[in-house]
Amino acid sequence: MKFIHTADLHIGKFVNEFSMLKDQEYILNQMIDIIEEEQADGLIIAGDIYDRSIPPAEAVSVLDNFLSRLVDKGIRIFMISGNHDSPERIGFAKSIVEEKGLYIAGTYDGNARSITLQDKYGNLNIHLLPFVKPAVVKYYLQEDKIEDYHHSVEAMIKKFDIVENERNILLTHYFITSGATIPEISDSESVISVGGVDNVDASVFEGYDYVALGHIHRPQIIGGSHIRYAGSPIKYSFSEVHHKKSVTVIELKEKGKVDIRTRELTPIHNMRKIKGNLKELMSEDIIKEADVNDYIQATLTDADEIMDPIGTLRSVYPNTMQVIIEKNIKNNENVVAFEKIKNRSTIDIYEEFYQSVTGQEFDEKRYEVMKEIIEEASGEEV
Ligand SMILES: [Mn+2]
Repeated sequence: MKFIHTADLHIGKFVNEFSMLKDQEYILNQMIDIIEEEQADGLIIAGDIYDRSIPPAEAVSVLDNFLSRLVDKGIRIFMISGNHDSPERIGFAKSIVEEKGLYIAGTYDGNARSITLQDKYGNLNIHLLPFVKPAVVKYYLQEDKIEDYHHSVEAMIKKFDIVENERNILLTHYFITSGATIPEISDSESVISVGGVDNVDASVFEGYDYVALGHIHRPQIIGGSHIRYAGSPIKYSFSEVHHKKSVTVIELKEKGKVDIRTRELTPIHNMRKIKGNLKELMSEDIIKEADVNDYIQATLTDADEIMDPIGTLRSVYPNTMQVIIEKNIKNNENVVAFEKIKNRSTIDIYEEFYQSVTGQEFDEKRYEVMKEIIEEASGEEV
């Protein structure tokens, strides 16, 4: 049986005030194409379906359209809520849609949600474990030792009663570590604590043939080649510019035989960083290097103040998201105490200030411009 694994769709997300909805729609269509090409039996979505607990109406209709198209093609869908989702809203009408082959675990009530499929190799059990806080698990399972995420996930997995000679898949959404190894994180996950109370050690996954993870946005394995973060389908921060986004293709044959590979996803607009002075970045050579419609983070190295850098950049790169002004600021040891400067002329002080901020010579031309400004402002000759 073949599955496509994705996670962290974050439908409705804004990145630097740009709506990602069109990009998300585009990538979801690409996913449908891959599912068809691969002739997959099912799609796994391991949490963070939406970006917020109350998603905007447009985001709901994008997901609705995506799921409906798959259901119409007879593709089974397995999904859980992540830390960004509202468990109740994700789980809405779940028992009705199950008849259509859409299996959702939103809320957790102490019962393990498990679906058993069959093919020529026998039973295949799919366990759905949504993101749940330890306090909720403790309440339902009435186990005192549940204080942290690790023990709460361990306790919830115990409820599944893994049948060892059958094939088992788990869907879940946590910060998984493996001993001292931690996953590589980005700026878009809102991981609150690293290396502390939020982590779950991969040792809890014993008995599973594949663990479909969500939460971390870079595709990667942790604690074994069969324990895998699918990663977000598109880049959600500039820390992800070098990520290769993908979906995972998992094929399970007889017990113990699992083939895992990835299919790369290509966004409408890539994310990219450029750096230089404004003139360089607006030059023909740099412009033709890549798609001007990419989402751009521009670092400007100009020494002088620039009027409306973002507007200028957007005249060529319409999707400029961020502009960082990188001044060659020298250290503070040159800052002069007030006593030392009180008897000096304004232009002298400005010269020193200019040099200490930019590290450059205050040349004749600049001197003339500044002289004029000071004279006009003070009404006195410099
Ligand atoms: Mn996420």
